[in-house]
Amino acid sequence: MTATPSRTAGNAEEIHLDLYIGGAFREASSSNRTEIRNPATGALIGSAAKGTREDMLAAVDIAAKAFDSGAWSNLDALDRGHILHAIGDALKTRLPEFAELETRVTGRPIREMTAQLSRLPEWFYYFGGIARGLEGHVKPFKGEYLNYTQFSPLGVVGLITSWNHPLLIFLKKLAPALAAGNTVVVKPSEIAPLTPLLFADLATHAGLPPGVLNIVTGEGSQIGPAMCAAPRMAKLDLTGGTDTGRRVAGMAAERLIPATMELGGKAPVLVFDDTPLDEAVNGAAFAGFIASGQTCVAGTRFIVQQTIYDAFVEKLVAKVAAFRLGDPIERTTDMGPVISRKQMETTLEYIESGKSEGARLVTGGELANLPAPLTDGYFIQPTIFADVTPNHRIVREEIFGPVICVMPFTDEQHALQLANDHEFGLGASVWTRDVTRAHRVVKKLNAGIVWINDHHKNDPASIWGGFGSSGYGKENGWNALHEYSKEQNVVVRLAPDFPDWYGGSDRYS
Ligand code: TXE
Repeated sequence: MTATPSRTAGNAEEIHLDLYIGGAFREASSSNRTEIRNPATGALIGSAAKGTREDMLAAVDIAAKAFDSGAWSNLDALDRGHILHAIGDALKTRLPEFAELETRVTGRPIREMTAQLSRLPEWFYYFGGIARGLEGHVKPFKGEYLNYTQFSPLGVVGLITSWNHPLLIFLKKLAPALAAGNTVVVKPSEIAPLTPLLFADLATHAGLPPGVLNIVTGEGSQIGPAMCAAPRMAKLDLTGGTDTGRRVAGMAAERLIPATMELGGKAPVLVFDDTPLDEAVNGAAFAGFIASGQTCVAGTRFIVQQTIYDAFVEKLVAKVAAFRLGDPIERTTDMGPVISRKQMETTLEYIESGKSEGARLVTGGELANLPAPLTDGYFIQPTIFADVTPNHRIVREEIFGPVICVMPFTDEQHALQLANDHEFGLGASVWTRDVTRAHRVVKKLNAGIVWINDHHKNDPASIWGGFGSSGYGKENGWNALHEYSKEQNVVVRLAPDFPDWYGGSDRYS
C-alpha cells in the first residue's frame, strides 16, 4: 500500500491522512484524530483528521474562491471533459490498491470491491463525455422573439457520503458535479474516509485545478451543520440514513437551496413461480447478502409465490449456510463482517426482535465464530427469517446487516400489496419469465429503481433515486447533470423598434 503525499507516521503500512483542501493535504485546526480499524481483525489501518467547524468554513471559502476564479467553472466543457477522462484513466491504474484498501476499511470481500471499483472510471468517462452536450433549448414564444435557455454551474456544492461504498457513492456524485462546472466540498463518512482522501490527491495529479475538490473529514454532527449552513453552499447531496436526511434536507429547505437525498431502503424482491428455482435462489442470495446486506437497495423483503415458497426457503437456506465467511482480503471469501461494533450490535438487536415477535428463524441468527486473527471481527452469520408479517420490526425498519425476511403471496395483487406496504421506495426486483406480468407489476411498484430478473446493477447513465422516505432527486444520467446545473431562460426581442407603452396609443383596446 502506498500512501501518497500524506502525513504518514509509525508503521509504514498505516495510512494517516489530513484534510484535503486547496489541492494539498492540510493539517486540521485540531489535533484530534479518528482511528480507522479493520472490522475483520481489529487491526489499525490508519487515521483521519477530526476537522472542525473552522476547517469546514475554510474549505468552503477555498472552494468559493476556486469557483469565482473561473479556472474550472469557465473552462470549456470539452476541456473539463478531457480532465475528467484523465481522472478516469488515473483511477484505472490504481484500482487494485483502492480495492484492497476499501476491503480493509469496510470488511467487504475483495471480490466485491474489485468488481465494484472496476466500473468507477466509467462515471468520469460518461460525464466527461456528456458535459459538452449540456445544451440549452430554443423554445417557442409568441411574437417577434427568440427564446432560449442556457445552463451554468450552481457554485460550491456539498457532498455528504456514507461508509458502505466509500468511493462509489462519492464518485457518482462527484463526476456530474464537476462535469457541470461546480467546485466541491466533501464530508465523507467518519469511518471510511481514506479512499476518498487518496482519490482527491489522484484527481489533482490528473489535472483538476486546486480548490475544485476539497475534503473535510470529521464528525457529521459537528462539521455537517457548518457545511449545510455555509453561505456559499449552493446544493447539498447526501447518501445516508433517513434521520440524517431529514436534518440535512431541513437545512437545505431553510436556505432554499436544492438538495438530493439518497436515504434508507427496504427493497422488496418479488419471486413468481415461473422463475427457475436455482435462478431465483442465486438471485436472492446476491440481492440480500452482497456487502453483508449493508446497501441501500439490498433485497430484504422476499415476497415469494406460495406454490414455490417452501422449496425456495429450503434451497436459499442451503445456499447461504454454505457461504464462506472469512478474511475479506482472501479471494475465496464470500462474506465478510459488518463494518463496526455499532452495526453488529444493531443487527443482533434486530435478530432478537425478529425472534421475540414470532418470525421463524430458519438459518443464522448468531455471531460467527472464526479463528484468529478474525476472532474479534464483527462477523454475523447470514440470517433468514421466514413467515414474517408486515408489522414485524425486521420488516418495517432498515437493518443494514445480513438479515433477510421471506413471506408468501397468493396472487399478483397480494404480492404488490405486500411490496408497497412500506414507507421506503428505493430499490425493488421482480423475478418472472412472463414478460407481460413483469412490466405490469413494475409499473405499480412504489420504487425508484427496479430490476427485472436481476438486482443491484448500476450504470452511470441509469438514473438512481428513491420515493417516499427513501428521499428525492436523482443520481446518474442527464438528470444528475441537470440537478448540478441551473437553467436560465432568455427572451430576446427581434422587432427593430420597442413600442412606447406610455406613448398614448392603446393597442389592446
Ligand atoms: O449514517 P448517517 P451512518 C443507514 C443505515 C445505518 C444508519 C446509520 O441503516 O445503520 O443509516 O449509518 C453525515 N449534518 N444508512 O451513521 O449518520 C455523516 O457524518 C450533516 C443507510 O453512517 O446518516 C456521514 O458522512 N451530515 C444509507 C453521512 O452523514 C451529517 C447509507 C451519513 O451518516 C449529519 C448509510 C448532520 N447533522 C447509512 N449527521 C443507505 N441507505 O445507503 C451525520 N452526517
